[in-house]
Amino acid sequence: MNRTPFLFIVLIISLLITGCSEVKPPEPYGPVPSERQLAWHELEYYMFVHFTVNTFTDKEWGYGDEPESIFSPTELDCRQWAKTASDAGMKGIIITAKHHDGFCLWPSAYTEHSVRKSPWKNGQGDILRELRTACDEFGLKMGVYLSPWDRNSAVYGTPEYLVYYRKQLAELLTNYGNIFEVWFDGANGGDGYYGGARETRRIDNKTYYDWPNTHKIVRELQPDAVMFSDAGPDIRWVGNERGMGSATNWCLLNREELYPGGNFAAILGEGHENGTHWVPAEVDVSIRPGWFWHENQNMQVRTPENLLELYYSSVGRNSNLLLNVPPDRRGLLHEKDVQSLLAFRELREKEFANELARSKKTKASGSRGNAYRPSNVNDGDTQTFWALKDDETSGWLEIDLGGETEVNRILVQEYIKLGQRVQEFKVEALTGGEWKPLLEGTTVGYKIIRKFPVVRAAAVRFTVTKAKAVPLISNIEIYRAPGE
Ligand code: FUL
Repeated sequence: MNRTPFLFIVLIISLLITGCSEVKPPEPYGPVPSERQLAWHELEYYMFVHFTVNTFTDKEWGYGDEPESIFSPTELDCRQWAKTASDAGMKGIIITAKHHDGFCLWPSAYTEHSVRKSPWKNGQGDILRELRTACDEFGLKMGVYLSPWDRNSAVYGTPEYLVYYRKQLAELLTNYGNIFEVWFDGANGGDGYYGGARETRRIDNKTYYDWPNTHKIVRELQPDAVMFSDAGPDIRWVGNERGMGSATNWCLLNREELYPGGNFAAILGEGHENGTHWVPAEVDVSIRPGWFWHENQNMQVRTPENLLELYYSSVGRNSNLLLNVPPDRRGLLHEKDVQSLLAFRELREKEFANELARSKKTKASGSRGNAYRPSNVNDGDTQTFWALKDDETSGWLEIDLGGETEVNRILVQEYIKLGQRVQEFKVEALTGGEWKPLLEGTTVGYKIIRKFPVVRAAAVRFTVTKAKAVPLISNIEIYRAPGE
């Protein structure tokens, strides 16, 4: 028997079926993150290390006239820093290679004002090199802070300084392996030593540094690195040093309207809802009152409980947490700080030990089709997501907890690869057969984590009430954290 016509019909039918069920993926909406920004979002929590002559002079801002001889850590051990960061659950370390005082923690070829002239290791040492080795050992990323303001340099304020600054930047980006983040501080200009002039030098923040050409150096030498400043280009300051991310937090910014060192703190928390570029917020905050170590602050180290609150107000608000832990005069992270960091890790793990949504039954107000089904939000894979049809910008999704269960935390993530969309949402619990409101919110973005008082819920409903375009939800987790 000739089976060809039969096989042909089967082929046509299957082509028709797959053709019909093939749903178009949603189009990107607005600015989207670059690969380097996506990688940055996933780091979430990493360490800032402030260390320089200030550690030895008990200051926060060195004037620039500090003799190199005072930089004399007795037991400097980058391995201890990296081990602590890793034990604390952090993903990297950003170090002040040069703070405003101009002293370099690496033996720069372009200045005498560095570790090379210090007694530490008889001038043979290189903290950046040691940190690189330590970060590699513990699988941590490494980043650099290179202060644009330099109170030591005789040429600060002239075009010649820019040449110097860029050469130093190139040294850092060439000699120390992969750098994940370059931190450009916004504090700029004022009084200083300036090679002995001891005067006040003001610069025009908008024009002096010619940032676009400095940025090119970073892109060329470290294409995977993100650049931070008050105004991006890749990552923005959150606008305060108290550890507070904004509850409404757009990863978007009208970047071209801003410049580093400008007076933009008030808008940096929220970003711009319809911003032109993807520039997410980073929360930088210190574990102590100061950025540098001061003996008289040893009793003011943040408690593990306070660090957990910071975690909620940063990572829990669509921001990354850059937590400063300054080494002491020995060149070690102080015992108090280490203790607090490790206890914070334990506390955090207990807080999120009891997840109740994974693989539970889901249903939703609608879906774009099988590839975008509701169960994508609790399948443990953040690369799959629940999506509605293109014209639907609101809708709900329920997770059936399989019997009344105590819950008090919710974590939600958008599939940000295609843009940030959610403008307003609410969460409800099905308790005693009735839907009870738990909380409302505005933006989601990469991640939010919200608390609510313990409730016995048979199901939890997450509703997007308003979105800029069809919402794409990649992950929902529901917890019963200890306590109320
Ligand atoms: C500020 C600096 O002036 C502080 O000293 C510190 O480095 C902080 C992270 O940024 O602008």
